[in-house]
Amino acid sequence: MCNPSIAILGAGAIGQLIYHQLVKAELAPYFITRGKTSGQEVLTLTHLNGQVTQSTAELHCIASSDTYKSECLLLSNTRLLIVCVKSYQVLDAIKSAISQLPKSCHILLLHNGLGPHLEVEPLLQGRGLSLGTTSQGAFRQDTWRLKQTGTGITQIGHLSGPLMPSALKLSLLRAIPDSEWCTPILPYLWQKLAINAAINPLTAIENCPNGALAAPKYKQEIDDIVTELVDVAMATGIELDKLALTNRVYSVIELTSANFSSMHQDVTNKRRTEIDSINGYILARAKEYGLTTKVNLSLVKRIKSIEASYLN
Ligand code: KPL
Repeated sequence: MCNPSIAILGAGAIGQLIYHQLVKAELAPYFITRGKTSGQEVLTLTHLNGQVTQSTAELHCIASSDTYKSECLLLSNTRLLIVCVKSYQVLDAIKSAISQLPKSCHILLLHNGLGPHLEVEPLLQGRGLSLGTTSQGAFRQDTWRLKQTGTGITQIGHLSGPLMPSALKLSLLRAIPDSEWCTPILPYLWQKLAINAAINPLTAIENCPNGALAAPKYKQEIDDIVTELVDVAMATGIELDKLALTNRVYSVIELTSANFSSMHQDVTNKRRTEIDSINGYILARAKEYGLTTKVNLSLVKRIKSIEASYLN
């Protein structure tokens, strides 16, 4: 059995990409799955330069009665749990795994948007919580076949409870390319939220790649999305520079111009989107402070009505 210390919950594109990066750094991670069986899978990654690497992954299911003893032993040695599921799956994922993780296990949430940490924090019973965001791009060609589509920065930082042990933190930063420790983390996550709030719903509604949003006809809407977000962030105590943030949104539009946003992909594949933790999070926080966010509200409504046309 591999060194049972870093577990990844969520084997989507980002979960698998991080898995490959941890394997390369010899950190011997493993996946925790919510399926019924544990086992091994061969994971293939096609890097940006076309090079292909394969890693054998250990999959360990969250203990059920028949697997209980061996899986419990393994999970009870986990020192870091990296949660890479979709934002709307985070709460359930944590609920199903937490009782089997040791009190010393640190939790890192790495998903699009913001919000799940508010519900997760009270369930951690004193465990440390860090949050992160990544702009690395990867696309799942098949269940275990991944294609890297872009490099990007990964920002991680402490949120609450005990700090991530420094040896783990250093290993993680060494393993994930272009990663940095950010203190405090929330302003960085609000900045990433602005990028997602502007690009994701508009590309999904307009059915276009990110680059199309550089057209002048979207300028006012993008400006309003960012303005509303900056006002809400300010109400929560986080000061953001509106001009710098708008410029950052446009630089991501340019850098990822040929890409389709994750929300565009969700809508195209008739999947639930992460709108609740992106523009929906802006609305939720605005409500707390009695602010109105008309443009973000309209985007949430439009995405919800698209979702309603294919989700039952
Ligand atoms: O993170 C993204 C997403 O698609 O969710 C962006 C930065 C918008 C890149 O497509």
